[in-house]
This record gives sequence, C-alpha cells and structure tokens, in this order.
Amino acid sequence: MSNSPTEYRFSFGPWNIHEGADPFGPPVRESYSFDEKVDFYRDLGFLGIQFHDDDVVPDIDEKTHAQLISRAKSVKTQIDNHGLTAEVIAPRLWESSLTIDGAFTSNSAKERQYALERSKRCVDIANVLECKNFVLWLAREGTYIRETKSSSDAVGQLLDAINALLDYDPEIRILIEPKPNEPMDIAYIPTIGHAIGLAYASADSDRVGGLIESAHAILAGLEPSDEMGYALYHNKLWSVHLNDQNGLKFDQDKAFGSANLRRAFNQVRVLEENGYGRNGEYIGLDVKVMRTQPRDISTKHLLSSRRTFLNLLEKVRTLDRKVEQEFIAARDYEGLDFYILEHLLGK
Ligand code: GLO
Ligand code: MG
Repeated sequence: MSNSPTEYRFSFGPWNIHEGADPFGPPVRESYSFDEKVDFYRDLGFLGIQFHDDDVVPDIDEKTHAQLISRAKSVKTQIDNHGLTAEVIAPRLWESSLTIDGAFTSNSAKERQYALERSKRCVDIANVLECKNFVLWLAREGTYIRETKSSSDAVGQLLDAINALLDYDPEIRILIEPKPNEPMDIAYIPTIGHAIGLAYASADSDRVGGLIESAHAILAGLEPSDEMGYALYHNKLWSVHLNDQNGLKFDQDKAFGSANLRRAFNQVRVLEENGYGRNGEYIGLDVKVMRTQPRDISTKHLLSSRRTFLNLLEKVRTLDRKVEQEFIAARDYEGLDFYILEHLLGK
C-alpha cells in the first residue's frame, strides 16, 4: 500500500435527488429528469453513479433484450461524456407485482424465477456500463409474520440465486447490502455478518462481498464503524452508503454526520485506517433531502454529506496519535473521551 493519502471518490444514486413524498404525503417538488440529474454530478463533486436497473432502462419489464441493450448503450455514452462512472448497479426487485411476497424467497416458484431473470437482465446492463459491482439490497426477503416462510430454506434460496448470478457472468461481483427491517418486519440478511456468511457459502466467495449503509447498521442497534471494521478485515467492504439515523425508527437516510458527528468520525476513521478506497472503492452516499427543502436547493444534502466526510477526514488525519496512545496506556479513557470531543470541536 502506498503512503500517499487516499484520494477519495464519491458516488450517489439518482434516487437521492427526489420529490419529497413520504408514506403520509405526496411529492412536494417537481422531479428532475434523469438527464438533469446526470448534469448535476460533477458540479456537486461526484464521479460515480449508483444505478438501479430501471434508472438505466425505465419500464425494464416491458422492454425486449435489444431495447434494453440499446438504451443501456446510450446511457453509457451519456455518462462517458460527463466523465462519470457507473459505480454499482442493483436490480430493483421490490416494486413489481411479482415480488409482493419477496423476490428470491417468494413462496411462488414463478415469482422466484422472475427475480432471477430480472437480475440477469441487470447483469446485462452492468456489462454495457462496464460495471462489475452488482448490488443486492434484499428489500423484500423476509417476513411480515414468522409463520409464512422457512428462514432456513430462505438461506438456500438466496444462495441459489447468488450462485446462479455468479455462474451467469464470470466477472460480476455481488455486493450484499444488509438491512434489518423496512419494508419487511424482519429481514433475512439483517447485518454484514449475515451477508459475509452467505459470501463464504457461495460458489465463488471471492466475488461476493458487502455494502454497508450507516443507517441500516444503526437500525440493527449496531455501531456502523464496527460493522465496517468487520467487513474490512474480511476484505469484503466493497462499497458504503454513508448517511445518518436518529434512533430506531423508519430509515431516515439523513445527511452524513447530521445526527451523530462522532459516530460519523469513527466511520471515516475506520475506512481511512484500513485502506478503503485504495482498490477503487467509492465513498457512496445514500441520503434523502428534507421534505421541506425547495426544489432549486434540493441537492444540498449531497454537498454537505461530502463536505462532512472531508472535514472529518481532516480530523482523522490530524488526531494526535501519540496523545491518544498515552491516554490508552494510562487507561485514562475519560481523558481520551474528552480529548476526542475537544478535537472534534476544534479546541
Ligand atoms: C434502502 C436502501 C436502498 C438501496 C438502493 C441500492 O433502504 O438503502 O436505497 O441502497 O436501492 O440498491
Ligand atoms: Mg442504501
């Protein structure tokens, strides 16, 4: 590993610029078109796009294979023209009428088949975009009530799907994005430990890893930086969705660091200290702007999350490790606690 500091690259998904609808109210801002969103990336300081399959090919289920490839090619040209890269692509397996009961773990064989076919089409798009990172957020793989499915069979169904995708494309890498709940009551792959278990059980464990979203770890009652450390040790942290979360409630996707700056500091620290980004990994964000924000300033959450990462990176790099070690050696953790607080406050 070289000693020069990591130059971090940032990504977000088009869905992070949105219309402000929530479960209790309609959109409050007019949409930006896909083309307008692509225009925003570089001005906001971002080089990578996180895609869903249908961000690239709208109405994907109605498209022939030829139409799908042709649309993907035009998006590839468009992002090339902006000097942008497709960081990841994910099949949006949670909106179809065929995934109401789950995708790979639906009780219906026909629906499980749909999920696999849709995922293969997503891999085809990935190839056109020259993107090797296939994200699986297993949104509806879980239950509303325990009695409807077998949690043990579900593991096998998920592995069968992962293995089929590894087999379909010898180069694709699968990044499992765990989340403990929402939309399901309880999800089958709630943490990175579960995801990495699946990775090792798969047919090609070197091609299965994880993506950790801060808010998802917090929703599981876990410390995001420790979850990241766990995956980093296994060389399986291939992307992150940095954001923040104020307690155990619905997935808030708040701006990075906005609820707990120290928790954010420790995430930046664990990434920096373990060489994250040196193999091309992006600092991905998955943040929602507040519903109150007027349309023409509805991208500020992206700007501020990126700035917060960079500000905290400076804090990580300027922390006096010798002082820290002295506190640790003396077992003066109260002293260290206050030292970190003063450092974060710029004292
Ligand atoms: C929702 C997830 C979602 C995924 C995205 C990529 O809670 O965080 O936003 O990250 O769909 O698969
Ligand atoms: Mg996410």
